[in-house]
Amino acid sequence: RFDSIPMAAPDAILGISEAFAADARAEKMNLSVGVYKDAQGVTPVMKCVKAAEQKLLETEQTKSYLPIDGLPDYRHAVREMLLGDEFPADRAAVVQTPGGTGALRVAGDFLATQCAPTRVFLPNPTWANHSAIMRAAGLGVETYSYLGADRRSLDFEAMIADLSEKTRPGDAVLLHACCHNPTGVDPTAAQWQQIANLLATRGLIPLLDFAYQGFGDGLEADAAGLRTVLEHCDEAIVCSSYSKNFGLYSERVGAVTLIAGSPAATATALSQLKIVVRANYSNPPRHGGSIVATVLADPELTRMWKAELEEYRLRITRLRELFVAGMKEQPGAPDFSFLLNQKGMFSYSGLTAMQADELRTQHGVYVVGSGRINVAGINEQKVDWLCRAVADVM
Ligand code: PLP
Ligand code: TYF
Repeated sequence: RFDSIPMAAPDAILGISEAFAADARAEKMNLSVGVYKDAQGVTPVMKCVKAAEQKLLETEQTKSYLPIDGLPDYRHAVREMLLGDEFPADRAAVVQTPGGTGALRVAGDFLATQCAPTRVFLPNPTWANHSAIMRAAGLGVETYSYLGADRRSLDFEAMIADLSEKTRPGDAVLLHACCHNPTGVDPTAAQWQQIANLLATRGLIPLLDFAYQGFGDGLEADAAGLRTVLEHCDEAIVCSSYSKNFGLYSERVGAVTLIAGSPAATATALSQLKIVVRANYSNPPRHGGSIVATVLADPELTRMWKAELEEYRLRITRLRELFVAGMKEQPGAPDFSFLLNQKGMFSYSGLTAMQADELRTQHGVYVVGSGRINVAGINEQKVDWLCRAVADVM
């Protein structure tokens, strides 16, 4: 009976935005969900996206189904963004998916059906949806150490120890390619070399989640870790999202890219990825992929996109600096300089769940219970106000 079904818990992150919207206070700030906001506090449609949509409005001929693996021009553009133009194209199968979440689910189903008995190792902590998606795909989920006890730096020794000792050959290891969510803590270039070497020598499958390309050190620089992995490992799976770097959140645009050791193995794996897609959603939505393909096929729109994305990235860097400087002004407040070393939208602030609660109830500042803050949500005009609130609860 449906009436015997228990109520499910709300999404830990998306639920906070619902509460924020219902908060009637004039002075409030939402630092929870990971969406970019501009100085006016809105999540804008990129100008390059509007221009591409204008073009599509005039030129699009059909809304008929896309191929199971998506738009060819989109797939080609994704391959270049991820792998550069020198990687052998016949060793990388790109499948357009509904967002990065869709990519993770397709990858999970593929691993569960084609690579059993693989388990997937997730960093501790990670994006909360990772374990839900992988479990739903039927995979065993394990964790490896990532964040140090200081909650602001990588415990690399513990990470390497876990990946060496807990894994079996054939297990998959999920790595955030850049801008680790929720901590902002990424491995250095030298650490990526060691991770890649370990994955290769232990026969582990690299599963790279790449949702923030362009938000760390820049579009090309952010792909360096992934490319290091591919120098050591001849097989890998990349789950990429264009929700953030094209601002296309609700259009659901992502990709799973499978790299195999030979063109024949790549083609075979692609055939199985298509089986997974057909059983999930048949074929991907057109609009978001068309936008990305249109932008990246046009040099002027590509230039616009890169400039807009760079503006986003630099704004987040500036907000980190403003917040750190603002906290220095607060008598007795802890030092937040560690935020300057972290990458992307997120950082762990060090706020406890109780302090996060107090911040919300007393001051109208909404952060995730783990203390994660979305730096991109900070309103520049209200940095002082925010710092006073944070100092008050800490
Ligand atoms: N992976 C990480 C680390 C994320 O933060 C997100 C954010 O939403 C996703 C995957 C999913 O991306 P999408 O919103 O495109 O499904
Ligand atoms: O971590 C975040 O805030 C983003 C957005 O179930 C998000 O990745 C959060 C929760 C969720 C889906 C997306």
